[in-house]
Amino acid sequence: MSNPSAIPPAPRPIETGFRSLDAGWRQWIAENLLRHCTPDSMLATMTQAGLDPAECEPAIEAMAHDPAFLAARKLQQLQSKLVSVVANQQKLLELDPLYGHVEKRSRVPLGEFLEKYVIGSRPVVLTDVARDWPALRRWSPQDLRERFGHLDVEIQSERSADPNYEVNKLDHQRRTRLADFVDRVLAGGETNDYYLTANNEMLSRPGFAPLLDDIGTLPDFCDPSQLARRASFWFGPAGTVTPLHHDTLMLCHTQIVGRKRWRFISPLQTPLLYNHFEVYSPVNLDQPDLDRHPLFSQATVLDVVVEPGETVFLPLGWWHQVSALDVSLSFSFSNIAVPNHYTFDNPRITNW
Ligand SMILES: O=C(O)CCC(=O)C(=O)O
Repeated sequence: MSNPSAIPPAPRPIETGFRSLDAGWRQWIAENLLRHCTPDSMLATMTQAGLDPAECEPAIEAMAHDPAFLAARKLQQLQSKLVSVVANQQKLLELDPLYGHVEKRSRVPLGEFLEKYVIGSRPVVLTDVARDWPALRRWSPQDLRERFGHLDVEIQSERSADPNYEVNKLDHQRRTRLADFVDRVLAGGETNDYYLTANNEMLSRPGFAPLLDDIGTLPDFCDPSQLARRASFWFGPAGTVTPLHHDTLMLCHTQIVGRKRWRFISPLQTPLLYNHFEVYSPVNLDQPDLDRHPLFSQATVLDVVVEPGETVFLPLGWWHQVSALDVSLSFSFSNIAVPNHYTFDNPRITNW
């Protein structure tokens, strides 16, 4: 028996110099066809990215008949029905000449609060929630330094060099002694570079428990037994900007020191906000880029400056961008005793 002949080495693929049209690009074609991009504009982008036009053109053509793509198209058509109903609902709400105005209210009876702001889903500033809170008289950067300066905290830092600092927040976490951070805030002037945000879980640490003792009576729509689990603390310089996002809970956010500017957009306008990643919108309300995000021009932004002692009530799903106008200390709590959950499943959509 003769030995099997040696298997010749497999021929190497011919080097074309083009990037390969891989699964990622095929998904890109599907997503952009769903966005109603023209085959010509897609071909131009792909060619510019180094793909072979002779391979891309038939791939774009084939995608339009692919059964998986046709299934996605059907779901998109169902979704667009819902989008049109929601857009009409928003138009009806905006018939109210006061739609764009954020009210400042005190002594709102519980029934009215639930009906008008929770069930009616309207942001409001409550001016009297914190009136008896020791925090209002006691908290200041100096007080933080004296009572808690020896403790470590987790802050967000080096944000200015990263346009996506909020999405990439895990990369910006740094530990520092609170005393050092207070000094940095007081000496550093206006900046968005560093901020002690709610993600620090400070209030669940025993060393910071005295801060919760400085919170007095809560509004009667809150469950006080849940406060420690559902409270957050914010401290930073003038100039911090929390970019446009929505939370997955309703909450109250009380300004203790300094002012913050809050801008809100209704959850009914989510389809205008390019929400292709988790809870974030790429639209910057300070500099909207209407070439990239033309639908945003149809959104209505509510705008209010919140003063020390005032509390924002943020209804479920409302988009907000928040800028500190002064050195700022705030306290937020989401122990609101009504159904308070937002479930989402929002995979990242790339290349938009
Ligand atoms: O105060 C801020 O910078 C952001 C507040 C915020 O987004 C929130 O409480 O959900």
